[in-house]
Amino acid sequence: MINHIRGGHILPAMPTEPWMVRLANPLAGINGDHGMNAVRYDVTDNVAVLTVEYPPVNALSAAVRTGLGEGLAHAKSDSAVIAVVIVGGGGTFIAGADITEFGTEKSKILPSLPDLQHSLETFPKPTVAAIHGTALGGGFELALTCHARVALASAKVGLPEVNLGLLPGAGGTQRLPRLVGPEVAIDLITTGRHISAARALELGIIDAVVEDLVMGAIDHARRMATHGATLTPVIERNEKVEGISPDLFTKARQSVAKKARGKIAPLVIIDCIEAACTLPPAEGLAFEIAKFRELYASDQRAALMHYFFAEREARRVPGLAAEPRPIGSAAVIGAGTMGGGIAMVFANAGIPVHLTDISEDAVSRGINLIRKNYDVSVGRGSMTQATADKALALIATATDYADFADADIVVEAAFERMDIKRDIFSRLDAVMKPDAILGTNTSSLDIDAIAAATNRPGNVVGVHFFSPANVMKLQENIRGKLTSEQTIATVMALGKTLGKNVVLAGNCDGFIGNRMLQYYTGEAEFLMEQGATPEQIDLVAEKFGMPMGPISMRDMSGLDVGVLVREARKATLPPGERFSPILERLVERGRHGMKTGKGFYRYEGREKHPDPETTDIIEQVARELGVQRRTFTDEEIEFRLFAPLVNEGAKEIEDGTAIRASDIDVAWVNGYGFPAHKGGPMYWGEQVGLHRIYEAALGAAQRNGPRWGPGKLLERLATEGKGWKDA
Ligand code: 3H9
Repeated sequence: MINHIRGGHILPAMPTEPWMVRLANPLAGINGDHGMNAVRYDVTDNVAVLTVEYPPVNALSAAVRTGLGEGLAHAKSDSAVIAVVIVGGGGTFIAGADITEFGTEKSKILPSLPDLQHSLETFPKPTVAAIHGTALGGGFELALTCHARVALASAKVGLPEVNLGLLPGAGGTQRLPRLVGPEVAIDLITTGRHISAARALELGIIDAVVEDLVMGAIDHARRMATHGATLTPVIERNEKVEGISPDLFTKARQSVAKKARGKIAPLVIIDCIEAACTLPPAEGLAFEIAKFRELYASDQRAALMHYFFAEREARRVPGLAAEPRPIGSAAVIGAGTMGGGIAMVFANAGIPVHLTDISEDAVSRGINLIRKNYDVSVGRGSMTQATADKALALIATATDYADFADADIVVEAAFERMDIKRDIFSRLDAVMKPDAILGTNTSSLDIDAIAAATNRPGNVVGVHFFSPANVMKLQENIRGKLTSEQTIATVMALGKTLGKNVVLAGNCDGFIGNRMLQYYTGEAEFLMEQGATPEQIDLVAEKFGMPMGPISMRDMSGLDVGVLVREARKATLPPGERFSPILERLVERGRHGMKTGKGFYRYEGREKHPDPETTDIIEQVARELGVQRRTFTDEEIEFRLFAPLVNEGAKEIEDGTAIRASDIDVAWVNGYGFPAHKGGPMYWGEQVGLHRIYEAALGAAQRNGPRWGPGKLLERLATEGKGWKDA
């Protein structure tokens, strides 16, 4: 009798029988941190089944490696055992090396992952990896050293190490190309994307898709044993890596470098895959491990690993005990680009959603735009027609709020004006079921003032998506003064369901992200007054890793919009503060940005060109203000652009707008494209030195006005030589 894993769930636990052995945990008592045994050993039909039981993701910790090592030794010496199956307990196969053990003593405990892989590749009996959930990184690399792989149809495999600034260092760059050829391997390993079992089967990465994971794997293993299958390890299969033209790698490097935006790992991965095609296996493996070590020592790896944990930490709200309410249906008010995108986000997550606007015309324009967006995704191959059709079928239109009165959540994405929002919220309050959550997608307005238009301020919350909402990964939730714990718990959990990275922000002008953004774009304008050109500023930001420089970003979002937002802010500016008037001057000349063919730049289609008229306007402003113009180095511009972000972020921690510095990193990486390989602005600030950020803020306050100055928290950390963890 045995536990069967179907669809990711373990069916009833089995009774203990004499042939079942719980493998000793060698670390229990030594490390004292893992009381349970990490690998279970069962035998069914003469096949040893090694079940990894190391929640949450069965990472290859020292305990798991030791358990697998013992299990393999046991299976090898037991003459009654004819084959071995390795499977993950709980919802998944093995998600990779245990990254919480990286750099610790535990990572040195033997057997190492390569030791285990050597045992598997030289194992005298067939070995089969039985995959459900995800087989990632080192977990997938372990599976690649089994003699065969079977998977449930819902399983996924991938080598996502690149997202941690690493490469698959347990043979992934040497074995995967031997199964799929270098071109596919480059695509999979440099992007780190996961592929479905169906695709993996098509590519020859797995050998069979089964319905009953453990029994299917046992059958497969038994057949291999009884038919005397040849047990050729993947590393010895050379057909797909022979006779490859060097051109393939030259072209791959060019194309990957363009997308990498300064990341080093993707290019090193290509070097390793080329080594798989040019060196004998043992040398290729040695090359890979040497490159893995180099990447491991890099700043980018440290930054990306900080970012990995930051994303997960941001979901946790200290002291929040309430249980989230289930969200089974939704409605979106406003069928423009933003509202339509938000409706797609719900539909893509399988949640039925109503989309509404002020007129039938507006709704039908919205739904047409959504259809077009799905067509583009299908055309690009990022979505199948069936998935797009299924999502579209979940989007219903409405012109009357009563049509969706029983929805669990409404997200308002109407025009950014307080009177409009308050009117919508009071009407929603009148019709929506009592426990419905009323969310607003406002990017800067006061959540409390919106909530005050209802009789249920506890259910009102900011749910801020970034445009295009169906693409950008950030969901910035904003708690008002009266927002209930349960409402917060619900929108935080909703983020995960929607596939977003969430942060929780306090209620203030611009919340976490946009509040900081004004200092980044503001400093770019002051730099232009002082002599830096728009092109130089944009190039520096892009070289830093931003998807677009701050000047081009302004042109894209519309200079007239920037002027409007600024008008509202000017009203609250304390004396001694100013904005650069460059934006207003450009708008006065009809330069509204890309949409009018000219803003800071002149446009031919989407292609931008420097424009002497812009230079004249900037120089004129500088003359009027008596600003001395000079040239700037790229380093100066970089520091001047990004240091004010860190300063404002520190103030957000100080006044409670952000729970922790790393939440700000998550917001900026996902909402504004700050390069994850620099860890986020707060991590970057700590690396360059908080004392330097502090001094830069003092200088900015003198140049630009007091609100650019440092807060008490930054002052304390900088003067005491401390970091964000001491905040
Ligand atoms: C590697 O393998 C190197 C080798 O090539 C070479 C070695 C020589 N280790 O994301 P979730 C934790 S590098 C330790 O919220 P989901 C995570 O921190 C590794 N812990 O769940 C979280 O903890 P907490 C290559 C890990 O269902 C909890 O698990 N592999 C690891 O949304 C749940 O995670 C990867 O890069 C790990 N490897 O997604 C895979 N992974 O609850 C990275 C996760 O305390 N992981 N945790 O916050 C993932 O992509 C997702 O976590 C996964 C689950 C898809 C597995």
